[in-house]
Amino acid sequence: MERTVLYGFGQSSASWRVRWALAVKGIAFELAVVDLGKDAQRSAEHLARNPIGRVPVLVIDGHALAESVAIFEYLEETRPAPALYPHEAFARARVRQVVETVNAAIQPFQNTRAFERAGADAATQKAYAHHFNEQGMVALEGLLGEIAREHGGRFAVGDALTAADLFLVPQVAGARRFGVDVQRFSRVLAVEAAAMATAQAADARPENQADAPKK
Ligand SMILES: N[C@@H](CCC(=O)N[C@@H](CS)C(=O)NCC(=O)O)C(=O)O
Repeated sequence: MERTVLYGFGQSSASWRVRWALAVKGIAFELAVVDLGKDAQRSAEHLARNPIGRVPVLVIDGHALAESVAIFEYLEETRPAPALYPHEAFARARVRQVVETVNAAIQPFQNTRAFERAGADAATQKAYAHHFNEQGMVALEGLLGEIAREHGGRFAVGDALTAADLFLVPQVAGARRFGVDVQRFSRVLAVEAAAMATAQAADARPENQADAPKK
């Protein structure tokens, strides 16, 4: 059988999403660290895997696939159980709405490339990321409330863990990292707690990765 290798970085929120999805689906994988602290994502070797120079990249079934949304959907289509997307069309669309709010409207503004354009000093960069995280958490709090009224349940969408939870939780950690006071987002926190209480959640956390900064 072909090896499954996750090229990622412990502190990367997009890598966290994929580590967690692989664990939920019970897919064994090897981890190859691409050290963002050393700019390894811009090496020729990594650019050959992903031309945009970012992590994660998953080597699976003989292919190198980047972009966590594409990875999640490929995993779901090729290894459907346990499912990370609901069957019902509108619930599935809601999962994708949460996923894209994180993936397209929040996370892009906290990566190294965005910081380079935002300004040279660390305080400017943090304020920039804070802005998008705060605005994003306000939006997610409203969206999760609306979804709870439609679907009930303790997770982001209904009563089963979905891709929405796996995208949400790393972003809440990102919001905290950039100084957002998340205490006022009660629905976000309740969903985070429910998702973190599930079986594979702890192992996927950045703190539990081999490349985590030593305390
Ligand atoms: N939309 C991409 C986001 C990938 C991304 O931004 N990865 C970050 C780490 S979380 C990265 O590699 N940053 C390096 C850089 O900006 O140079 C995905 O979901 O995979």
